[in-house]
Amino acid sequence: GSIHLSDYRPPAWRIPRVEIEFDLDADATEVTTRLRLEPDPAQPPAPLELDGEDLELLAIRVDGVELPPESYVLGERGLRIPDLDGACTLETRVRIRPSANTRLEGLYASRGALFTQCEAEGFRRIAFMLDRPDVMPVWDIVLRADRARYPVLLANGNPVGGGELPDGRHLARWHNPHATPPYLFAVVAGDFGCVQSEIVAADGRNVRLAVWAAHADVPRCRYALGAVERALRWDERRFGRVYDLDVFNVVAAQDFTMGAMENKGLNIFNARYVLADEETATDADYLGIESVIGHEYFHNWSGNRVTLRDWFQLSLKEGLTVFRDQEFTADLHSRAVKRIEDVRLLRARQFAEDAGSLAHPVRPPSYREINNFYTLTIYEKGAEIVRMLYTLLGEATFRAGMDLYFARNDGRAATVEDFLAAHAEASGRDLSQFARWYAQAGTPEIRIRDDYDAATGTYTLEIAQRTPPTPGQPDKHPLHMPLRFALYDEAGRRLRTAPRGAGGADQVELVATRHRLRFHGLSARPLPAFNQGFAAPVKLDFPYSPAQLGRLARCERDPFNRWDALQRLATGVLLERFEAHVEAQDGLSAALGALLDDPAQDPAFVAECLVLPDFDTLAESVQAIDVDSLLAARETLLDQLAFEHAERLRARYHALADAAAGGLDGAAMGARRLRNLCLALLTRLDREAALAQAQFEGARSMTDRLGALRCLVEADAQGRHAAMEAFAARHAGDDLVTDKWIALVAMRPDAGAQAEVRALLGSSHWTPTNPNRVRAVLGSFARANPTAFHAADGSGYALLAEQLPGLDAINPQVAARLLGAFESWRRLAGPRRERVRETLDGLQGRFASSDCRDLLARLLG
Ligand code: HT7
Ligand code: ZN
Repeated sequence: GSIHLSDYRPPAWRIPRVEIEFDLDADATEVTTRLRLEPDPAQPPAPLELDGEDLELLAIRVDGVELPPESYVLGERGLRIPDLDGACTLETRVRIRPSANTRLEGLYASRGALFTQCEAEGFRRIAFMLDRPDVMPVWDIVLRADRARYPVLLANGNPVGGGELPDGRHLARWHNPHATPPYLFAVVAGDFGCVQSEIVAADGRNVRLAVWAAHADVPRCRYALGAVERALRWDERRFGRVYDLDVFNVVAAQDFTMGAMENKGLNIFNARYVLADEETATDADYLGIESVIGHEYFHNWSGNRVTLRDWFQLSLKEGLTVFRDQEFTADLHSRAVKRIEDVRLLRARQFAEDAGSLAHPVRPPSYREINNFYTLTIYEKGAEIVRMLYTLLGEATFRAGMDLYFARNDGRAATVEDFLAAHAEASGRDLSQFARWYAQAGTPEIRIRDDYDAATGTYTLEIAQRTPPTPGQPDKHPLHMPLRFALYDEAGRRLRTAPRGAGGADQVELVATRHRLRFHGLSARPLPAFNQGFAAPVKLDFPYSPAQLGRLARCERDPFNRWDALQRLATGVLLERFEAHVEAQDGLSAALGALLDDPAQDPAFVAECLVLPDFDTLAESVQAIDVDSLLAARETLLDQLAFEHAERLRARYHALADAAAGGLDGAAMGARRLRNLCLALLTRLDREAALAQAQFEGARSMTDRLGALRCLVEADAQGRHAAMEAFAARHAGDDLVTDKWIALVAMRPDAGAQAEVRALLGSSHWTPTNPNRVRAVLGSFARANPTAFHAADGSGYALLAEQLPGLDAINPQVAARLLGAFESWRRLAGPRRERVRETLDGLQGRFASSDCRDLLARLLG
């Protein structure tokens, strides 16, 4: 059944303290839990109903007295004690089986170590508990385990002692003094090494930072440790948030369902977001590590100190924390490039989600399976909403609102209303209409038309907003959003219009379905620019001519919009939307040529401009998705650009060699990015792929080695097999690098990739219990290889579907995410839509988990 936001009731029982003891063992762990239970006098009395799944109950006592079996009811989903008589301590002892836990929720074994994953509802697989985020005890944790096998024993909070036990076992005690819900509970046990440092927090507290991994991987933890230090300092500086424990531990796990987890004081990470060195990590990997380390660290305030009342509020922590990690990266690196990358992701993936069968509001009104709501909408659109608040209120007022939010809700389980109330109070503004962003699904479309009256010198902008219907929401209301704009004259000079808003652009606030803006005293029709920095997450429709877009790409002050003008131009060319098609194509080519020639331009920015809108973004720009024509249009344009600019691409490629040989600074990374894009275009012209071959052989960084290898694979160059073999041999035994190699195979833009994916599925590389490997093989294929996945005969769909029931039985969350690759199926043109329908129909009744069953029902619904 569904759970509804409107049904929320506070728990009838409070749990101010928990003592939990583990006798750890991979095959059979025993967990003894003592819950201090108090009826909440503010709530109507109710029987105690504790969550618990797959727990073998060994003992149950109330205030030290064994509870007779007739006094409780043990069910599939938990434990019910109808007649508890007021405040007491309930002790349960259960047995769980970590080595049989392939779901990776609760306590599980991975490579000889033990890890927990409790968000969202995993704690109930460890012990009986009111497993909900508004239950926030203080915790005492005791870990006992074999010392040889598990020399390192970590948990939430501060270490408060330990010692030896008989039979080669040992014990560690941890105390977490902060009110913490069970989803943030964590334990790690294993044979790890670490890199560590001491830091003095802004309030004078000494904090020991440590990053743990399998001993062989410890040298690859240095960068992550530096990222923790940068994150801690940045949150002090930018948000005034100070760390609140004596230790901060990060542990790398090779088997992990998502990216990382922000458990209080003990972050557990997918190893791919921790481990990095020159031999194995690309520049993108380094940036990904820094941003995920930052994200989880920032949760310490936005999520942990201030947590969620219920799971409907998920974006309250996730959207806010994504906004915070975006700002972290923007402050440390290039703000423009970061914004471009974030918007690329939003347009390609979140817009698709918001327009597809799985569309949902940032705060959904109901759910059947909460694990299916860790989505781009909750995370990325949620972050965009916070960004709009930031834009509407300005830096100082937004900060005051954040300070008030943290102060007022510290140690509490909060709601979206609490967040908006703090900002409304700090700013004195009415945010009631703004709150609709959390309730209404779909990407708003802003349609703007202009008119210039030469006789009166009046320029008029007519602005209309509309949000398309989404599943369950046929009718939409207007949203409150900032609209930045600027007007330019013929010479590219900024015209003064209304008073300047934030970011140098003018700003109005849209609240109604229609607005009209009038400007007087203009001697000629100006060139308008809108939505600088993509301050509002909308689709903007303005009938720019190719020539206007070319001008905008040169004169707009906002770098994001300069990039966006070229993306619009490219989209128009690819979708043949301009009457003067050839002229548009020439204009795009000339603009890119000029960028390549201009030494004053940041190479990282030029690189972003050279990346054409991808398949997903194009698919989001059309009503019906004609896969073949979208893919063909992209190929043709890329070939043409390569051909026209061969000389300057070659010149730039060679000129950037020295800069690209640098380390991890922004200049070197930008140079490598542009250089590898030049190489990709040049390789289109050369069947021998000599330049790519040479780069592959001489590469001194993983970025350059993998970049060249991708060129060889995509061009189907003669040397591709030998290069792939050499790469595999060089990195044999390194799972994270092998994942990169596998992803290249699965993403090869050729129908033949299907056979290679099938070969991988039959090889020793296929380890379906490892989420990274499943993503490398099937995620890359379904999400990043439209050519092979969307094979017209439906064979790509069948390939994915065949694997899903088996994967669902192993790890339902991983399977459900893969199933999400069908989210846009209803807009597919031609026979493909029917092929997907047959595929999805064939999956009915074949899933055991609520995750996949819920998702399949919504896809077909
Ligand atoms: N808050 C974390 C979410 C997460 C998660 C959720 C469901 C199942 C497994 C999971 N692992 C991590 C990560 C984050 O967004 O920070
Ligand atoms: Zn998060």
